[in-house]
Amino acid sequence: MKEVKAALVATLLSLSATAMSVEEKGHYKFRYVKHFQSSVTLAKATSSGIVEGKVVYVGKRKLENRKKLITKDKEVCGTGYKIDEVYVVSDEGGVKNAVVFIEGAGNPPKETVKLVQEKCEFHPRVIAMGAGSTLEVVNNDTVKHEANGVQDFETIFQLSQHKKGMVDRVELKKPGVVEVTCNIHGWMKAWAVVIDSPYYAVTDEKGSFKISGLPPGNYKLRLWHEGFGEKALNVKVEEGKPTSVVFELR
Ligand SMILES: [Cu+2]
Repeated sequence: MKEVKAALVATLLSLSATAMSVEEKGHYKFRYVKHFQSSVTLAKATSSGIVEGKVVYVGKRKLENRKKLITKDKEVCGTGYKIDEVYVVSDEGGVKNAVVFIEGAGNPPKETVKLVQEKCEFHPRVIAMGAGSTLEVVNNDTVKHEANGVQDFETIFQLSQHKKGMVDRVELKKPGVVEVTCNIHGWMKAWAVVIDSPYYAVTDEKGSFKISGLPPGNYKLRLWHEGFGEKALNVKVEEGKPTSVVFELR
């Protein structure tokens, strides 16, 4: 009995010793991986550079949006006309829906961004997304929509969605501007700007934007707006001190 016990203890000991050495090996490995990961995280975490600012209209001409007649599916789309909201400018001149971005500075995140068709309008009108991200097109209406995406004069998607709740996903790989219209309702319009970096923003109602997490350095800050076109500014990004920028459009 004693012998059996001793043998059992010995086996248990050796088992636990084996377990320990595996664990130790594993631990070592884990530590290595952890160390590697934390150094990567650290590098990211130290990239605290911020570019923020405003996009303002300083021009003299009166900006006018066209009215587009609602010609069909009035029970869902409404009656009268829709305003083609190219220019959405606040009383202080802040320009909404301008895309501000830094090109070619790191890999963009692959995310899924929603584009909803509701009351025969696209929401949001302007989207900024990283290259390789997915545009999720949703029909929230009881009428048929056919979203049509064009990039560089080429149709890159055409989604026939004949009933409410239909969802289609399209991966947008190529950086650039994708114009989205609906083949059925001529007034519907949206834009997806595909960007080859993780650093982009769309201006809000006040024309404000903020891009954070940038490593310090010198960059070209680009702007795209469906009505005003393109602009660029050189910016210097420093650690812990936001760079303030004003884009003046006219
Ligand atoms: Cu439509």
